[in-house]
Amino acid sequence: MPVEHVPADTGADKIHEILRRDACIIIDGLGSTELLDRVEAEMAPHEQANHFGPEEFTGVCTKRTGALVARSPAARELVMHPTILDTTKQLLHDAANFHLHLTQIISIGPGETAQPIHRDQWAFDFFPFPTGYEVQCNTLWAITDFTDENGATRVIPGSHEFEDKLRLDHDQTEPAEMEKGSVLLYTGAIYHGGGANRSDAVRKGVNITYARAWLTQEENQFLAVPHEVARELPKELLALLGYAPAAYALNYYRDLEPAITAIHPRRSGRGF
Ligand SMILES: O=C(O)CCC(=O)C(=O)O
Ligand SMILES: [Fe+2]
Repeated sequence: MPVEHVPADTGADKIHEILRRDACIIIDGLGSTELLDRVEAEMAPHEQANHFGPEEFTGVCTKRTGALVARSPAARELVMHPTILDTTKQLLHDAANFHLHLTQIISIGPGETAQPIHRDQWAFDFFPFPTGYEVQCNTLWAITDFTDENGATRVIPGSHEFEDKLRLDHDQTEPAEMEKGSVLLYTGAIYHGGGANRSDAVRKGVNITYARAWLTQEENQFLAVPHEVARELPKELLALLGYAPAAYALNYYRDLEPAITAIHPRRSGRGF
């Protein structure tokens, strides 16, 4: 079953319904090509200075370049895209809060082999979350077109209902083909992996993921975004970085001080 595509003006309710059913969906043209060009340009020096991965999973012809909130003002617009946040809110509706889990440009170079098929939620120390209990909402925005040939993400729609810890083969997967500016949404439970790049150009996407706020972030946002940068960010983005309470008792420091007061000392109270 191929990945379902919907147009950019589709409401979060409909997107959420399909995401619940298939664990993946593509929203065509949700991002402007101009915005994705800006993200690419702002991240270019960091990518150039970066290295290929050390092993098969991260990809030996693949670069993963992070800290997008600190390094790319344009990426902040993707992080806070209302359609994505509304959909994530619905997917993780029973969590007190959700936060940014990671931000990463994934550039799969020519010659890269297919990434092993996995569930992203295995990152949480392989805890066997119950089927239907989604812990994260992932986005992969296309900076280049994603094609079967250049390494479009391989997904198995509906595989959130499979047993956990399966070793699956690529012949069961579908390529999440999409045009530049489109975004693939997928849950932490879907079996998927980066595709092999058999073309002669780089396949590039912006991976921004959100998770229940009581889980540890994959990319430590407090270290990735220096305080002097954080201080200038809007409060909705600070909340996503982790400066809001993760749940009633989680995320204070010292004498029950809200984390936000570390960068805005006058701000107090639990409300955000
Ligand atoms: O780059 C992609 O297409 C997906 C990568 C991925 O699934 C991962 O790194 O966890
Ligand atoms: Fe993944």
